[in-house]
Amino acid sequence: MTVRTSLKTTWLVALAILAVAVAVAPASAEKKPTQQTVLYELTENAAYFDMAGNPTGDPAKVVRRTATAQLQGYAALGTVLCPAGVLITNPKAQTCTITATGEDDVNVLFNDAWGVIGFEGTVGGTYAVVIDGDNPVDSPEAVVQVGRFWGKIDLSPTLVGIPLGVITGGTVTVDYSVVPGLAGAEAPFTGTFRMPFGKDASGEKIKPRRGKDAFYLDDNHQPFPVGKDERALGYPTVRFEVNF
Ligand SMILES: [Ca+2]
Repeated sequence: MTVRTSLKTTWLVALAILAVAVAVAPASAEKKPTQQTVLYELTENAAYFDMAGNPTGDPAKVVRRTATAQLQGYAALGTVLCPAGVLITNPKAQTCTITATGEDDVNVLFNDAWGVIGFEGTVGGTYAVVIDGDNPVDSPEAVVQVGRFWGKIDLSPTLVGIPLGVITGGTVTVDYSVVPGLAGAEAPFTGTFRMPFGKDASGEKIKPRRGKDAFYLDDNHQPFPVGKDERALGYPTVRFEVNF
């Protein structure tokens, strides 16, 4: 795989992401997949670069996308992100609240025979496990564990209008925990990104809008609704499922 100097302008990367009109199969049962560890992208700052490495606002020239995101979600009890001992204030809870800052660096991959062959890169960041500290009304804030994560990210499906991506070869580590002996622990993980999208009256996929109905695709490419608790300030969020 090499990055070629001439770019097929029809491939507009992330840009095409949700704009491509791909018919979404009607949902027979729009049911949320059961998933125990999920993070949601609350904010994202992205930058786009051309072949020469310069920032560009021209979607036709983008070959690289970097971004920093703030995430929050929950982890299943018993995983490395939620050892029982961290649930100090609520020992009966079945999940831990997780906050994270993630960075990714994703590049369009080319080869001479086929042109664009993928949209892949790296992802990494830091996380904290938080519990209620001073205000039980807003979200949990008292840090009881911190660590790092990294892996490989593949957003190639978005190039053809499928709003899914994966993380493979992931590792999460514990740098500090209130649980004695846990610092230094690490665990492998994989992940799935589900980008929210809208649907028009005929079921065609359209760009999601704030406050409007939005959907995710499940692993069988069936849509299921973005829940009220899967939005940030009214915006449907990217849903990131973590599998240990
Ligand atoms: Ca709070």
